Amino acid sequence: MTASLQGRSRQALVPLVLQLALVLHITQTSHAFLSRPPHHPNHHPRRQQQHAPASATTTSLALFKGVRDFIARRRQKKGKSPDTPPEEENMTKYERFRQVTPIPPVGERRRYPLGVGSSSLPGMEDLWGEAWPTTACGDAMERRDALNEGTGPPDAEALVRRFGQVNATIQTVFYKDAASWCPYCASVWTMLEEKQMPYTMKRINLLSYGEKPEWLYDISGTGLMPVLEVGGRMLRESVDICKFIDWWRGNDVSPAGQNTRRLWPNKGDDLYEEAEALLGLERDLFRDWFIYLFEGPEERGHKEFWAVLLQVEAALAKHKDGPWFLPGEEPSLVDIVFAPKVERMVASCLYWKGMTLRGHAELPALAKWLDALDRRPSYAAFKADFFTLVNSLEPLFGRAYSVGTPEVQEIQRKVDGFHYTSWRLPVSTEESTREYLPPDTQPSESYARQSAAVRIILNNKRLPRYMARAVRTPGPEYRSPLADPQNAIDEWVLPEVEAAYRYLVLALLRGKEVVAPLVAADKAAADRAYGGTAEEARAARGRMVACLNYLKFRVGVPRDMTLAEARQVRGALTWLVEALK
Ligand SMILES: N[C@@H](CCC(=O)N[C@@H](CS)C(=O)NCC(=O)O)C(=O)O
Repeated sequence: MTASLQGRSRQALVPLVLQLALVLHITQTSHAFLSRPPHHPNHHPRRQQQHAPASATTTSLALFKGVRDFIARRRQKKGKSPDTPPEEENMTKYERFRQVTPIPPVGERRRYPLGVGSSSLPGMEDLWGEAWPTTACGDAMERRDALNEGTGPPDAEALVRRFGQVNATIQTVFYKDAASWCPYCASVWTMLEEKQMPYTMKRINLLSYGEKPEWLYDISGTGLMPVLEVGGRMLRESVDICKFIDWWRGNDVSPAGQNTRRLWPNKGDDLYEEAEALLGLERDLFRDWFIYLFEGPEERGHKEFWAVLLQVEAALAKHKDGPWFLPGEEPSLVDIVFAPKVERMVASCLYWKGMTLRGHAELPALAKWLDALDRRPSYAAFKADFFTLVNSLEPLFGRAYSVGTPEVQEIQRKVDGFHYTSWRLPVSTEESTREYLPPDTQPSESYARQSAAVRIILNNKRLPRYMARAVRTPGPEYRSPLADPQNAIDEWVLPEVEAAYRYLVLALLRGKEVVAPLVAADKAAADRAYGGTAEEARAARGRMVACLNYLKFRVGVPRDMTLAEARQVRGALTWLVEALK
């Protein structure tokens, strides 16, 4: 009796607490909103002070979190997953990624007016005007110039890299996978950057992600990537390509051939045998990881994988003068070949086996090596995040075996953004430390949010159409559950998607705390003006939500943006989805 009374009074408390939190938000944020400086679309001071992000009070944030945790605990008590919506409870994660929401037949369509005539939802031009004076936008413009010129630091979006050869014809073409999933391509990429070998890049789908052009089979023989074309000659096999790049650039006597540091010893050199043995160790490690992850249930292969890991640890600890596999202050070809494989091991062992490799007490040299890599721009710029990595591995290598414990299932929901605490703003300490990046190499949250906004604005011609794939006829399925390039879209849905897209940009530019009351007011106004039933209005918002979720699960790092930016976009999308539901 007492328990049920307590339950009831707690239930009554929930709306009260929510209202209180909302009032606190509004008083806080309306002040911040009104005090924003006016923007000057025609004026672009490159290094102007960023707008101070309007932050919610700690109190209201804590209240929201308290309510969220309370609801989650209640669901858990009832034997339900605390973070899976009831309609998705029986779905696999891949089915959840692949959901396609239908739209009404032509005769029964009624336009839902969210954002239409709203003074709070700026048009694209105004959003651009608002982004323009920010430091992040100034930097993005400089970056865009550098991308066009083939200059600047390593950048995952660069299609041409000149390294000082300004007017020369570039002889080298790097054919790599478009989604930046392939670890072999990643090694070649880093090698080209380390050796500053000018190149142009052609990005091609992996079979798991879409169709591949026939000509790729002509140049690669097997259809595998990477392929490097140098002066018309095709080179295959990542390690051979890396060795070639090192040799080619090492012997470059042209004025632009400044980078002659050798990353691979010559045959007969002191370190040659050791370097060759280390490449053998990399193959052993990869094989045993593969068996552990993809060939046997649960613990099969664990012992063997762990034994090779300890050999890797010993190899790294051997040369005391630096963190690398070979002596010296800079990485060698060995590090470059190991790095993307170990990156995938760190993510996948945590995700499927609950095993922490980075930071493990018995693997200190490995941790030091990973820290050193994270500070190397030729690696850091192409590094992926856990979500991208784990969701690219199964399409490439087949089904992975999970130990399946509740703890591991929880980690999986967290990495995939399904957990009720994941992909929220501000980024939680758990999230920012799970995927560790040296804090001094990372931008502030508000900067990352604004630079993400700029990326999304610059992509405004394509992105709404891309998001609209979530609400129409599904096309053929590829092995990657995230790939459906041939979903047919229906133009009718575009105004709804564009409105959702603009709310996202707004939330990134101003912060969700500022935008929350605007969205709530617009939503209420749209419901009043709609004219259809409440059920139809919900369905219409459901279409917007589907398109936002579609985007949320398809932000790839480094293909689309940096991890710092992706965290902001995913967090803003989680919030917006909840606000629109
Ligand atoms: N041994 C090759 C392996 C290359 C490889 O397996 N590449 C895979 C991607 S990780 C590929 O191109 N697969 C073709 C496809 O999936 O379409 C190398 O080192 O370059």
